[in-house]
Amino acid sequence: MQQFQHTSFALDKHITPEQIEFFNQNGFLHFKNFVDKKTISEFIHEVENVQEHLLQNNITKVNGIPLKFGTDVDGKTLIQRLAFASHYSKKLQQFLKDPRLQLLLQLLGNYDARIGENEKDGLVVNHYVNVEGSKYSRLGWHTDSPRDIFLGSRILPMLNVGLHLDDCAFDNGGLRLLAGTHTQGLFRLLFRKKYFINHEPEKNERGFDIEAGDLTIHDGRLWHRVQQSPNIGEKSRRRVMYIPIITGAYRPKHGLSKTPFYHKLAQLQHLPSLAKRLAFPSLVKRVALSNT
Ligand SMILES: O=C(O)CCC(=O)C(=O)O
Ligand SMILES: [Fe+2]
Repeated sequence: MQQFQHTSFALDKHITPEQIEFFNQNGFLHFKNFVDKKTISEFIHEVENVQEHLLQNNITKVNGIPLKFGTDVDGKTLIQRLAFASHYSKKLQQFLKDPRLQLLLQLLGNYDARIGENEKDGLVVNHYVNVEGSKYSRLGWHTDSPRDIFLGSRILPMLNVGLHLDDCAFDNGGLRLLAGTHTQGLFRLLFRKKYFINHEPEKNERGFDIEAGDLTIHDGRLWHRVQQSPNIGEKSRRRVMYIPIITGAYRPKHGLSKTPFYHKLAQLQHLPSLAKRLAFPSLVKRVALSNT
């Protein structure tokens, strides 16, 4: 396991040629202190309010995307994956209009890119905590791109932009990725590893020393996972808001949108291993067929 040294950047008024080159080569970027600590506490507060609203109103899906529930350190119900968060918060909606986020569209080159506030899963808040009852303390290897196939399209260029709400040093787990895998062909994108089931660290995987307020960006085709924290309870808490930057036809979601099949695939990680072995090949075949 290796940590990247000297490869974080600052994002100001422009993306620099060096940053673009780094991204093209590696498939990811890390910007330090994208927002300050005060803003981060406001965002955390905002996410807590959204969670409270959803729980109070017994909302279990937003625009067809299931919320993932677990248990927090104090035994209370926690939403561990919350979709379309900005639909419930003016402050988060405003954040998506930050002109510096618009700069990131350039990373997709000539494509007509946009912030997918109303598309895919919208602004997603992932909340990991390592306690009994938590359903979300890690995430197996995957790329984000095959979700396009389940939404009935070819794989289109996209970025996932993560605003980190908690400090998370490399040793406390967090995002791990395989630099450069965004340029692999379709076969490697689909078959390099077993989606979501495989949690094995790789010797050349990369991780980060994250401080709350940092931004990470990864290409949708890049292989990545989330390493579980070695800590239990409060010290293991990790919250990240993911902003999709997408291309292709505008496909907004709404209250009657269907649940995409990939949410069922992600749930495979909870199946016993025999069931996984039976289910996985047929799912992968389905992915492969729908992309031809
Ligand atoms: O939590 C993270 O940093 C990554 C989450 C992720 O890869 C995903 O939700 O697809
Ligand atoms: Fe992902």
